[in-house]
Amino acid sequence: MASLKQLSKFMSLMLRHQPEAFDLVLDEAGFADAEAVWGQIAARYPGRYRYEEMIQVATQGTGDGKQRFDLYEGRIRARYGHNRRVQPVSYAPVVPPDVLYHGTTPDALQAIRENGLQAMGRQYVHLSIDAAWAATVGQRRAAMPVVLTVQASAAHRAGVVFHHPGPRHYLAKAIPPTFVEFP
Ligand code: HQG
Repeated sequence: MASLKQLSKFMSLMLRHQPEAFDLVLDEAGFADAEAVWGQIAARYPGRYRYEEMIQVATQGTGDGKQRFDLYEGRIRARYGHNRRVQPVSYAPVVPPDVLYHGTTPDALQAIRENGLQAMGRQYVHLSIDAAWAATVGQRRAAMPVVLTVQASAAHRAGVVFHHPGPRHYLAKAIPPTFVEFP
């Protein structure tokens, strides 16, 4: 079977980073027409993928536990906007759980103590519902990641807006240092 991971990467390239290079028009919520996305996949990889595989990647991911796309009414979008050139994806505000977790590198701790958690290159700070998943995210950047505890309820009461795009993740624009606990 052709690699769904490669398909997912190509879909991210089109929907997150270079829609105009593939003649895709994203609407204000970041969605592109699924048929147009499929046309680009079929042109780039003739005969390699089936339409159902694109739908599978869009709705279930590639089996690594991450959902990178939304499919709605025949339209597809990349979930987390990584590139500021792409229109921001908007999510409804939600009430977060008491605590959330964020895995980071030891190198970033000093800056986080001073400035809190910042979105850096992304649209949002990514927060996890459990420490184990936060550690997995942190391992992308450090062999020994540090898992920070975020006092999410307290931050929410203080006016920080949270979003909940997927079962394991919450998002916020930034978390001020007073709501971050260091181990
Ligand atoms: C750190 C993947 C200095 C932050 C994963 C992190 C995740 C600061 C890095 C998703 C800071 C940004 C997100 C501050 C935060 N000063 N450094 N004030 N505040 N940082 O990759 O959270 O594969 O942009 O701790 O599964 O690691 O892309 O964010 O180390 O869900 O779909 O700056 O990315 O999903 O790194 O990962 P990232 P992240 P995808």
